[in-house]
Amino acid sequence: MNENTVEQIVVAVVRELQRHGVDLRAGVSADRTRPRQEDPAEAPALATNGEPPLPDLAGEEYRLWVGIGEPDDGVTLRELRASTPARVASGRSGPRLRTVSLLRFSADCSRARDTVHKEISDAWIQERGLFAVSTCAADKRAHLTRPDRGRELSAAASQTIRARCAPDPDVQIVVSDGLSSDAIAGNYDDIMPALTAGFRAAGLTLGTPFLVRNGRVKVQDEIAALLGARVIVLLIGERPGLAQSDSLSAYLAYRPAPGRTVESDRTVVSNIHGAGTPPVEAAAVIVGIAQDMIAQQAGGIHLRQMAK
Ligand code: B12
Repeated sequence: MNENTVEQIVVAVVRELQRHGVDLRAGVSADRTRPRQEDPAEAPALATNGEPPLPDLAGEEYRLWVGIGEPDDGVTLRELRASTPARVASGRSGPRLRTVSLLRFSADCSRARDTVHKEISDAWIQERGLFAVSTCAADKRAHLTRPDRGRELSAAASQTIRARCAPDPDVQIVVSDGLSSDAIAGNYDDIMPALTAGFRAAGLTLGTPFLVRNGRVKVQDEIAALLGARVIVLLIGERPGLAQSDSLSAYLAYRPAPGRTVESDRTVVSNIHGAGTPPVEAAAVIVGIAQDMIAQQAGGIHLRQMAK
């Protein structure tokens, strides 16, 4: 389901509810009101082509929405609600979900699915001075059904990388949509400058960064071997969930090579996003790990064992 379809469904459902006198902004029907302070105040509006504006069900206000009409302890309930992305304190309507809960669930589900299928635009790539290559998974369908293809560079990609990238860097940074293009679009601008500055301050040479479409983690082995990089940092979109669909991971490996490197040779810094590990903080951790990898000439579990 794409964003337009979701929006159309939301518009239709909200209109129907309003026709029946349901106050959706308050999250309850008009004859079963609850305290105003629990309402999602100032909910942001969606563009609706001249129609009355609708609240954004995926927004912060609805994330913090408390759907229990008359709680004994509203303060504690709101604190609980704000402390977790889990769907707690959403109340019920008889044995059923509240309408807001159901619509929010659909919106989150759609966002998670969309980010897997969405392409990072050429304009976005050019604006950041990157270039794009593809794995042997030529499209999103192949990427999802044939993970093995997402682990191999296409012949054209190998040629382009060889032609356009500086060889033998200390650190090669590569970006890939993986399973979430929003993870890249949402975090790149924060993490990349911090990474670049961190590696430069550490006195390490940086390769030419680029983007791999339809990538899987293991594609980093072929790229590092192709360029003779000592450490490779792959920034890749994580599998999305209902609570988070723009979470980024950095997978690092020391001189990896296809067929030789196994998962335990890699180190991962995961859950990089505004509400998780902040990108700038993650960048500092990544630079530290890369320095350790170069000093110890090892990665993954071997690096951890050396640190003990
Ligand atoms: C899917 C997943 C798995 C799947 C991977 C199967 C597959 N082929 O996709 C399975 C169930 C096998 C798995 C196992 C493990 N996982 Co896992 N996994 C995830 C998850 C939910 C999504 C990863 C993702 O989207 N990757 C991006 C896509 C594009 O990558 P991919 O190429 O399709 O798949 C590769 C990666 O997923 C990678 N991978 C998956 N988990 C791990 C863990 C480590 C330490 C490493 C180096 C690589 C790795 O292996 C896949 C094959 O190359 C993340 C959660 C998250 N927030 O990222 C946890 C996560 C990455 N896993 C984690 C852990 C701890 C593990 C295990 C060590 C658990 C265990 N004790 O056995 C094992 C190690 C597996 C390994 N490859 O060595 C932790 C890592 C924590 C950390 N910072 O070190 C995470 C962050 C979950 C968590 N919050 O605790 N995992």
